[in-house]
Amino acid sequence: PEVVIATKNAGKVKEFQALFGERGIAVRSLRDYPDIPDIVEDGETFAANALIKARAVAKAIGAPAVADDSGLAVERLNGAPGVYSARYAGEPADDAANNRKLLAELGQLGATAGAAANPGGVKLLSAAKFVCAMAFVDADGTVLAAVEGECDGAIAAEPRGEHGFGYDPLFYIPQLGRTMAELSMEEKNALSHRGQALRKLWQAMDKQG
Ligand code: ITT
Repeated sequence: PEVVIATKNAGKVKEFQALFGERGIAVRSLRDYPDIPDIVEDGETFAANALIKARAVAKAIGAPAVADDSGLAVERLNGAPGVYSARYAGEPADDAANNRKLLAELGQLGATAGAAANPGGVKLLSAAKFVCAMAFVDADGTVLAAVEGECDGAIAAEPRGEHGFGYDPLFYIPQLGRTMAELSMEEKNALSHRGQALRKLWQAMDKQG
């Protein structure tokens, strides 16, 4: 069995391969369908964008598809970059530039109250959460399941770790005393917004039989 994920993001693809691999399901992505034109993600929410991507790809391939729209919501930035996470620092999408911009925006706000109040002694700039909306749609665009997963954490003042992608080096998880980029993929998938959303998706699908 195999599943098609409506994503070009190599980091997401790797995580999905590990997660679906546990169920013996092979993962294909837009990297396997280079002829599908770019999809305009103009929704105002993660859920709307996940649906846009899943429907566009399901229609193009004539088969069911899963999409993941995700991003970072930073408390002291009133939820930014949110649905604009991928292109926070402009076009083309650039993870390193996005991380620099995030630190610059938070740096302008000055010191955080309670920033020292964490066991690792890491300087934290704001509470934050990762959000992942996932949609699974049929070839005709019918929604088979739509779910969301979240992961709470904080933004560290300095990047740490080499794993993962995107904002992972700045996303600190106080309970673990590590950033997301310091976790193995297995550890990340066990607690990430994406892992949680996918487990909810599986639950919804299993219920439907
Ligand atoms: P697709 O639309 O092709 O899936 P994308 O990278 O543009 O790829 P999104 O529109 O969902 O995907 O943007 C998500 C951005 O949010 C992504 O580029 C990362 O910067 C960030 N992000 C999402 N999940 C993340 C994670 O697990 N770790 C770190 N950053 C993440």
